[in-house]
Amino acid sequence: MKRVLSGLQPSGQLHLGNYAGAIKQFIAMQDDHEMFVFVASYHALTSARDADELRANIRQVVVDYLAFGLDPKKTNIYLQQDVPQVTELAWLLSCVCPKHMMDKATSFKDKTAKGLAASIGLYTYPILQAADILSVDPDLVPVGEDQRQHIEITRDLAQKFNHHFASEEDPVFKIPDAMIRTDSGAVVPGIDGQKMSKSYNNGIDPFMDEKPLRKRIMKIVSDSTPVDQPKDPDCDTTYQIFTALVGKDDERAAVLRDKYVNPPADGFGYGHAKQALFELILDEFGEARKRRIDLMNDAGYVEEVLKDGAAAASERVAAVTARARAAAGL
Ligand code: AQP
Repeated sequence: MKRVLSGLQPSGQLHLGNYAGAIKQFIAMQDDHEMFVFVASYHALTSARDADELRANIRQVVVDYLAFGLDPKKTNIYLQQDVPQVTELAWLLSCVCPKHMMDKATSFKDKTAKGLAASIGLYTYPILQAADILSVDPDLVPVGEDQRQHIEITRDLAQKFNHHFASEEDPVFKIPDAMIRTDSGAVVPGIDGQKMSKSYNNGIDPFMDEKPLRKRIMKIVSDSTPVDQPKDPDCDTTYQIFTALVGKDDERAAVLRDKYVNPPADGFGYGHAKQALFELILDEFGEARKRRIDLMNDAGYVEEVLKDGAAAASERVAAVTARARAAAGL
């Protein structure tokens, strides 16, 4: 059975981009893969400055993982700070990481351009991410398109460490493969048409109450083509979000697409498309929304899940760390 690792930062409320780009894949894989899904709490410190808010966000990500449908009987769910050896692995990897590799990482440039402080943590965060990944010897890493470069960095660092401290026949780190969805737009746009991000205030949270959720969806950017004119769905943000949820080949996407291209006699405007997206979200996440309310009132259960997840992850991470230390001469 192939082993899988992935995680999300508790840097704010999860949104449809996180779901379509990452969580949806975790859920689809958990029946026939050995799963490790964590909350990247150390990573969130590259932006978080309010401890109470971070603590709350960490718990919220776990609740949301469970509400979306991650099953702790099939998926080990844990917090990054419960396996602190990953920071030691990050140090070992940083010692074989050429500086230019970090200079080329686009996420640092993107995030500082958006106003995030240019800390050393933010600059070297792909190395910590590589340590998270390599720490459990996974075969596959399901992520959104925006993370493709980081998985390449992970593979490069693993190869460099193996080259210096091990042999091809007996490597320290297994080289994992990225798994990126290709059946819909790879990067889900936010309500402003840019990449949907927790920290850009352009996300759609599928757990919002109905009224504010509808209001939020109605704010998605659109052009001014009149209702009786054909429209290009591929240039429209609402359609891109819709297909990110259901997949481009889904019947519901085909029906919506047809209305853009061939508007009915009484017209089809962007407001109609947004209403269709609103209804889709209520439909797709109906069960998850109910489950989340129960989970919010069951902190004991959430702690149990995290304890079991941390135990399973710690066992793996300890073995990998011991291997890396010994190979490096420590
Ligand atoms: N817009 C997106 N489209 C597709 N996939 C996305 N992901 C995030 N945004 C989109 C995927 O979700 C996972 C979460 O990664 P993360 O939480 O570690 O950080 P991120 O990619 O930086 O996510 P955000 O929401 O944009 O957070 P902030 O604002 O804190 O930086 C990854 O698999 C990512 O590909």
